[in-house]
Amino acid sequence: MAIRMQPYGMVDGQAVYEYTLTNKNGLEIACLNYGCAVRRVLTPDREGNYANVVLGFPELTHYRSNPVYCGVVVGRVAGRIKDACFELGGTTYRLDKNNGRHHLHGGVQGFSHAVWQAEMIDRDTVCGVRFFHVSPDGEGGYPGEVQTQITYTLNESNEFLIQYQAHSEAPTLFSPTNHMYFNLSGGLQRDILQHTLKIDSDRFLELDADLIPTGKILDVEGTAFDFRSGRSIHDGVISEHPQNQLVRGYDHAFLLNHHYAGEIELYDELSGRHLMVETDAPGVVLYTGNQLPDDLDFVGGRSRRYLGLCLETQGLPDAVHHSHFFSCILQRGAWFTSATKYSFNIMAAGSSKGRG
Ligand code: FUC
Repeated sequence: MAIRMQPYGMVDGQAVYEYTLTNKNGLEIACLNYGCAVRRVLTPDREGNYANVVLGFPELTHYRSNPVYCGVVVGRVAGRIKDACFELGGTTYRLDKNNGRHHLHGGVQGFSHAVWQAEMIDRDTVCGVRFFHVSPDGEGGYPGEVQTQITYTLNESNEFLIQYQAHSEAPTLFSPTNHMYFNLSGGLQRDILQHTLKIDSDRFLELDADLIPTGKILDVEGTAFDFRSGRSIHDGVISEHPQNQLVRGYDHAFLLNHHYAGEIELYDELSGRHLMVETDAPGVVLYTGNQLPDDLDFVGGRSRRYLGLCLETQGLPDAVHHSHFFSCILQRGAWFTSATKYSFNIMAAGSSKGRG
C-alpha cells in the first residue's frame, strides 16, 4: 500500500492537497480535502489496461463551482428538501434555497464546498485519509454544530471503503452521501447507457415535477425500475413509465432489501469492469446524469448527458417530511455512523448480467 500527498491549491487561505492511494494491484484513488472529492479511480479492464472510472475535474477552480457535485461528499443532507424548510422540536428551520424554491445537497456552503482537515492512514494492508470538518450551527440553515469525520480507505482486495461519522450539539438532520459519477468504460470512452445495473430493491420513491418525493412508494415489478436481475441503463431512457419520462432516465431513490449482501452491482460488458457497492444505508439514489450539461470539462472529455451515473447510498430523500421514511434526525449527543464499500473487479466476457 502507498499514499502520497501533494499540494493542489488554496481556498480562502487554506491549503488543499491531493492524496493518492495505491494498492499492490495498481488500483489508484486520488482525492482532495476540498469537498472530500474523489477525482480519479484507476482500475484495469479485462486486458489489464488501467483507466479512470469516475468523472473528475482538471482543476480546483472547477471543484469550487461544481454545479453537478462531481465526486464530492454532499451534506449535511443529501438530496432535495421540499420548500427548503422543516420543523424540528417545534421550531421551523429555513434552509438555503439552491434548487429553485427547494434545498439541495446541503445548500450553498455544504460539505462539498468545505476545506476539510485531513490525516493520512498508512498501514500494511490499508491506506487512506481521514477527513474532519466542523459544520457551524446554522450552516445552510441547519441547527446544531456538527462534527463530522469521513474516512476513505483502500485495501489490497480492491475495496474502497467510505465511513461517515458525526456528532451534533443539538438535534439536527444528517444524511450525507458521496456523489461520484461512475463510468466503467474507462477514460470516458463511452457513455453509461450500455452499463448493466443490478439493485436488490423491490420499491422506489415516486417523484413530483420538482424531483421531490411525493411520499408514495412504488413497486418495481413490471417496470424499468426492476433492477433485481440486472438491466441496462438504456432501458430507463426508452421506457414509457412516467417516472422515467419525467427525468429522462433515473433520478430515484431505491429502498434496499438487504445490506452487505452484494446489493448493488454495476457492470460494463465491453471493458469487463465490475463494481459492487454494499452499504448499511437504507437506500440508494440512482442518478443517470440526465442533467449533465455540455459546457463542463472533465479530465478525458467534455461533459454531456449520460456520461456518468451516481449510486448515492443514503437515507431516503426529504425524509423529514415523511414519517414513513427512515428518520434522518440526529439527536443531540448521539453518533451517526454509516459505511459504503465499493469493490472493483473484472468479469469474464459473456457475464452480461454481472455476478450472481
Ligand atoms: C443528483 C440528483 C439531482 C441533481 C444532482 C446534481 O443527486 O438527484 O437531480 O441533478 O445530483
